[in-house]
Amino acid sequence: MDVGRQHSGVAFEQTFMNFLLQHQERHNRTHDFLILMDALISAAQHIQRYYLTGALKGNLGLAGAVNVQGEDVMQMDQIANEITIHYLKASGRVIHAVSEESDEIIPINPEGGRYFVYFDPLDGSSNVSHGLPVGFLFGVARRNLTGPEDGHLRAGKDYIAAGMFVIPTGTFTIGLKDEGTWRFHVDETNTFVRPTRMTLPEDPKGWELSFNASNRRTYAEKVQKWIGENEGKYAFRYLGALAGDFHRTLTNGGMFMYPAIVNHPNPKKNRPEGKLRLMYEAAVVAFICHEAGGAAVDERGVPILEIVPEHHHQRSALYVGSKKLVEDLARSLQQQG
Ligand code: AHM
Ligand code: MG
Repeated sequence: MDVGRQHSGVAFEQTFMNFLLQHQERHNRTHDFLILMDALISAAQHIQRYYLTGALKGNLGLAGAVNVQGEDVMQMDQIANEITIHYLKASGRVIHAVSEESDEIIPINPEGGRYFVYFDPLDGSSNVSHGLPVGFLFGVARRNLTGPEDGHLRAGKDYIAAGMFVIPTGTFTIGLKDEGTWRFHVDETNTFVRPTRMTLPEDPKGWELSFNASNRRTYAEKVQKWIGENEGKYAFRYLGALAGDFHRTLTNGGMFMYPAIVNHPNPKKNRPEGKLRLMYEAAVVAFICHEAGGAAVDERGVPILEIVPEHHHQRSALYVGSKKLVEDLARSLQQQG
């Protein structure tokens, strides 16, 4: 079938799966990655349908809630987790998975699997009860194909792909190792179509900063100083859900940050390691950003993609976005004191 052609007024767009098939064949690769991606797309679309009707059914409320029939209502993030694990199991291609919603690493197909999947099935919890944008984030690494596989946790630089769905908006962005970052939109049939290569804009005119401004006095002094010196140059936007905020950063340029909290008036509320999780939040957007020409560092100014996780739920501070801006901030972070 011709893709992107007009037939009797109907526009046919290239689908994500067709794009991926061409990508795999161009590189003489197996179709296993397509099967895995089909599972992830099915999970995201299933979650999207639940989310759209969640307010009606009471699934967007708190855990432990009871609906009008007196039945226990499952929290949306638990539903999203179960949906994702179901599709990953069905794919037969996953050795093990890490999910924000599961305490332990989830063994899936230790003998026959080919990939590791690190995911957050419903990120942006403060938006859930409002039905506002949330994200489904994932990173994929491949098993060692030349020798025994020990199942160690991979650093972002060893991911082969990372992606995010913005739910319920219906956009999907994926970074493919050394092949760039691509965005897709849903068509009338709920299919992801029209591959659009994403490159962070060079021109700072449209750049935006994105961080939780109510936390700013809790940041390290050098971070506060950098913000004070730079905030006047850029617009500011903050949604409170990483996929949505980073979606804007990727399109318009600028920087999303979730710095370490080190100066909270209540020291118990400090988060010196940052809030976001390395494997399925920070490294996912860092990978996507890197493939779009950007950069990402942690509180020490170390590239996020270089950090080898010691624990699957490890946290990290995150500064991600336009390379020049991230590098400028990283220089401040690397200064002593
Ligand atoms: P969650 O995993 O509990 O949903 O938290 C992650 C979210 C991110 O999506 C978002 O960038 C950040 O937390 C917002 O945090 P805050 O409400 O502190 O600004
Ligand atoms: Mg999360």
